[in-house]
Amino acid sequence: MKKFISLAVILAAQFVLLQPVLSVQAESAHKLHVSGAYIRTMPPGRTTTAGFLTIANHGTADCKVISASSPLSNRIEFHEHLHSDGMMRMRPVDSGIVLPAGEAVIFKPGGLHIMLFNIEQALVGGDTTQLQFNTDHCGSVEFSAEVRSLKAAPMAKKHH
Ligand SMILES: [Cu+2]
Repeated sequence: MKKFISLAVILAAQFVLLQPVLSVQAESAHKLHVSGAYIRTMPPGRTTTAGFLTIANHGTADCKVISASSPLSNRIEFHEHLHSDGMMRMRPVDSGIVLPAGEAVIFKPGGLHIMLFNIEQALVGGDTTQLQFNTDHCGSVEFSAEVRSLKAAPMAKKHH
């Protein structure tokens, strides 16, 4: 009788093991990769700052960043700089930021950048903060951004 039960258990175990494994490979949520993200410290009395980063779309479809969120700010916009009449102007990009498949988009000083408004706390150089980009159909990507001092880095000591 004991033997019979053991055999039954083994058969049952085999049955379970032989069940075809459903390989439901969830579509990768890591199509978007952010690197080099930082925001600037603010001069005293200011509540607005800018952020910069590189975002690569490793997916096979274009997508569009439609919004950004941060614990520091309740209002984040995407801006670009335009030269017009010899003046540098910032213009909000309301249509979202297109991320072409297989390409990287760079947010950099003097070009495309993130603007964070209504910041109520001091930003300290060397700290990090979380940011999130939300896209139309590539999901969301969360990343950390370094807080970088507005002041230029001290000159490296010259070697003679
Ligand atoms: Cu701006």
